[in-house]
Amino acid sequence: MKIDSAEIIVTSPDRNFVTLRLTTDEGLVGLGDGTLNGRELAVVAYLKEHVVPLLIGRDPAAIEDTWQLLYRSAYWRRGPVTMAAIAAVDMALWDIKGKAAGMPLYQLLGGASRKGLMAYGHASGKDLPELFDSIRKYLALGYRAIRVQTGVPGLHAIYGIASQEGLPGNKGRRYDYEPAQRGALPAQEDWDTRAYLRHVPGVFEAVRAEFGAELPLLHDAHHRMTPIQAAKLGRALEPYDLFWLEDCTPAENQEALRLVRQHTITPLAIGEVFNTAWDFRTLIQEQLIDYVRASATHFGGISPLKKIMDFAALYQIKSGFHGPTDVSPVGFAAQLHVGLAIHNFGAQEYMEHGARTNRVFRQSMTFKDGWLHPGDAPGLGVELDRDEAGQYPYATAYLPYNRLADGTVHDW
Ligand code: EZ4
Ligand code: CO
Repeated sequence: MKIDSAEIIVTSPDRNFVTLRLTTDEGLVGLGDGTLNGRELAVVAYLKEHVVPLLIGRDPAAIEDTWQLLYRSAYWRRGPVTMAAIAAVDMALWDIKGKAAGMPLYQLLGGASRKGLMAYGHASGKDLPELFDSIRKYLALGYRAIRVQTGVPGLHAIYGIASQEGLPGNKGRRYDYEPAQRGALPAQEDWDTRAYLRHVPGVFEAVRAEFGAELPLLHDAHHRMTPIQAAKLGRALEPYDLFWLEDCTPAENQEALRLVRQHTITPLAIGEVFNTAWDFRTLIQEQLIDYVRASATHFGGISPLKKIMDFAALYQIKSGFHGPTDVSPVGFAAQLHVGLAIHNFGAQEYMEHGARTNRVFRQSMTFKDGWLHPGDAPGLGVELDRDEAGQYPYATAYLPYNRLADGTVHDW
């Protein structure tokens, strides 16, 4: 079999998605997700100008060889644009292999290790009543674990709060579908770490008092604290028994986690912005984290995701793959297959895609009683409707950024 043609499909049903569609001379189609939120067209150019010419005529069965070729022959290794492009190819080739075998991908990765994947949903509120309503909504939908994000008194717009569309400058904004706001320039938000640190422990105290001890609760700090601030928050949250505290410090500085770890037993998750195994090496070997937050899309695909989880398994570290709406249904399916197959699955983040997205990408994935399952269709189990996709042209979108009260740019 040979790769016959490659098409890069950019569509923006509820947000922008970049999809690689490979076709073989035997008529098999493979899909791969290369969506990089806010920098989508860089991946399109990387694929179109530098990757597709290498693929035509290659054997689609040679997944590892193709991955190594794309990684090593570039010479300039790693980085989110390169690794999202390689991810798209890797996923499309696994999709083709599954279809050629007539098996869902998880069977090729070793078969199912469980019946379904525990999903966590994104509850949020600008205040406690709104947050409690949101948690109840997710519980009613069947979720068995909840991420809790909350407004902070004095701050106007903050990461992870769904209801901010009513705020000035956020008109029409739905956090759950549109964290990368469509617009010519990025939106500015405000931040104050001390105000946040004062507020968050009381929120978790209230949530535990209302919803009991059993419910797994998670929280995303989105890279905003210094190591000692993160240590302080982790310790302050210990009475509320978090499932994990995510991205407590900026991801580049792995040594920061040593300091955090010395001071708190709150479990730590990190890595949604990591793009190779090297970014996790110290964190896993020194057992500085508890959950791997990589996504198939930003980590070079299914092949490296499976490898890093096998490495993490040596240290009892589990998966917590990144599942925001900016991972397309194709990328999401890829990590559901990996999550079902590996022994060291932890939890799967799940932000439901919008209705238009679900019409463009027809999925065999299911979500029932809080459990996700990738389905049993051959390959990844996702079909792309190109006519539907064509109705939603690319729209410039940026992630927001933060400024402190004195005007300093801060991590978002
Ligand atoms: O901000 O995917 O845990 N989830 C997250 C996400 C990220 C977006 C960035 O594109 O932190 O919501
Ligand atoms: Co996150």
